[in-house]
Amino acid sequence: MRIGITCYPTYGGSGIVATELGLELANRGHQIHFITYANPIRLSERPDILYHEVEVMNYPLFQYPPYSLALASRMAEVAAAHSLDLLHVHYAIPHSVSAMLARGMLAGTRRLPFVTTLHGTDITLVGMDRSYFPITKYSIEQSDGVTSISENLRRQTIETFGVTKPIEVIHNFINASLYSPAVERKPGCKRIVHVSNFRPVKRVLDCIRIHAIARRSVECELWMVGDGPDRGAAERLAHELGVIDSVRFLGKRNDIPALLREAHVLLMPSEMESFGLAALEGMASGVVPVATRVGGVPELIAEGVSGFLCDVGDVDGQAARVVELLGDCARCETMAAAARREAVERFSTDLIIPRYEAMYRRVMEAG
Ligand code: GMT
Repeated sequence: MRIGITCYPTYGGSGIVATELGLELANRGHQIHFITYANPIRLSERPDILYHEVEVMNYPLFQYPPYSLALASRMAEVAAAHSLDLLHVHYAIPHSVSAMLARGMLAGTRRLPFVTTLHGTDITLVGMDRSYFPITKYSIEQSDGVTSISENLRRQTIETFGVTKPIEVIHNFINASLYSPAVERKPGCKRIVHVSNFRPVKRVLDCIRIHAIARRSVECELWMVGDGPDRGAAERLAHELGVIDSVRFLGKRNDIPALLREAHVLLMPSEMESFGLAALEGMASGVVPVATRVGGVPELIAEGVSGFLCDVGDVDGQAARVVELLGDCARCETMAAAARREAVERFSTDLIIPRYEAMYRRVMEAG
């Protein structure tokens, strides 16, 4: 199949999922075209994957440059030039609206169905805002196929938008060869890791508080991986709580699989998480997640078996779980093995990618 993929290429989990999906589809022989404003993160140099940049012309009249229109034009152009079979857009706003326009623009000459994948705040936050609600609902209904990354997000979409369009749940996935546990863990310091884009929804300050409490009982260090709006506040808090010497702010990194292999516990204290890709990456790497019981996270983590689930903001509870794991090597190893097993048996690429392929075939045949 010839597939055009659009996502937010440089920021967040939806872009990572879209990029990994493109790579996996290319491995399976499909022709992949990324249509985005920048070359997607994690897209290695692959001559078989084409990247089409969306350029947005600015003009003094435009207080807001109309990116959605430039994207729609580029989608139609690329689809015609490369005979695309379909478009797959990640994160509804504004990508599904642009895809809808591109489909309309080509209607006289060729069929161009599109699939929309809902990822999270496109539904739970941004799409709910009055300014975007009607167009988000409309573009979901107009999509030829709709997928959501968790059952929880599917339910929320139906409840919030009242859409009747069928939504298929296709969970986030993991390349289990890339994300794999350390063959043998180095003895020594116990390590906690957090990976995110440091937005308020991730509650990165909780990570610092949890670490500070845990350190009263067990020797450990915390690696904070990523960057974003709350990094400065997190660094200040680490100073204030007197733990800065045991916290390393590593910034944005491309070697996440290698970093995860060095860790024992992964913190994901998010306010909201429609799935929690970071926790899945940790689990596949044999790192036990201590996370919050929100959104789609319980679809991923089995409480007390492959990780722990706590209430949002309960830093004492999360610190107690961290101490439980770091203070009992055997327990930690047993749960790490269970986490890896769950990740491989339920979320590996071999299981998930064919479900996207089946969805593509369905929307292509529906015409
Ligand atoms: O919804 C968002 O905040 C954006 C999105 C992103 O690009 O970071 O994150 C969501 O998509 C990920 C990949 O599907 C999920 O694993 C995350 O749980 C989800 N984030 C939230 O729901 C906050």
